[in-house]
Amino acid sequence: EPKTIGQRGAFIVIEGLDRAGKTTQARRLCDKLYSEGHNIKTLRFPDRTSPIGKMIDSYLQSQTEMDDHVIHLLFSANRWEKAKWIEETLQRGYTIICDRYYYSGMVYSAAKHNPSLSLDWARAPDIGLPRPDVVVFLDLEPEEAEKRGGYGDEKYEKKEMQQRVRELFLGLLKTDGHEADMKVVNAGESVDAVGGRIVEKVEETLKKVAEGKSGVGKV
Ligand code: Z5A
Repeated sequence: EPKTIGQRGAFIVIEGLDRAGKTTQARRLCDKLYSEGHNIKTLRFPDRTSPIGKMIDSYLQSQTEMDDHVIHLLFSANRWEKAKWIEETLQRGYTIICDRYYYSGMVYSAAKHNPSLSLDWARAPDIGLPRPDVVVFLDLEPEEAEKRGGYGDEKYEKKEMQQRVRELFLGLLKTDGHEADMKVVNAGESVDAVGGRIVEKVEETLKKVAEGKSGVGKV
């Protein structure tokens, strides 16, 4: 059980493009905060372990075909499966570091050029989910992404799709929603440099949470 009885943990989300280093940085941040005495739990979406997650995995590997709306709702359902756990875990004093969240949900679906799948439509099923205290967006120029190795075999790992996704992510910063509060970090620098920037952004938030100035909100 956590040492910090009575104080809730912070909900930290790392978002970003393919190859941006989300997994690398989420792990680093986890180690750093843990070494500073925080109680940490990690999470990633899609969570491919649940029955819904297995359907998503099969879709991403092009083993199953699905209507764009159906796969979108499954990604959202995959987050709802964890919603109660997230709230309870934060209340128990654990800080959660989450690799991708509904921001990815919105932009990857909206990037598909499906006229009946707008960004607003894509956001709707996630309304009511626990709201992060901070979202760090790891931004990477397409040229840099390519230097990190060719695109893989999964469904969305195509250059045109990745460019649309990037535009949509950056577009969120100009919307009225609280997605506009995302903190952008240039992921094109070294692992250490990127890690340092993330820590700067996260420390401000941890301070606010500790002072009770950041409430557990809903999307
Ligand atoms: N998706 C969706 O459509 N809707 C949703 O609601 C959600 C997701 C949640 C699978 O996601 C797909 O699901 C994804 C979005 C969609 N589609 N795409 N594309 P995923 O998270 O399971 O898979 P991923 O995005 O491909 O994650 P990843 O492979 O784990 O990438 P990453 O975490 O950003 O990067 P990494 O593994 O930390 O690093 C990649 C490589 O770069 C690796 O070799 C590192 O050593 C290297 N690296 C990392 N940092 C650096 C720096 N700073 N310099 C140089 N090299 C670096």
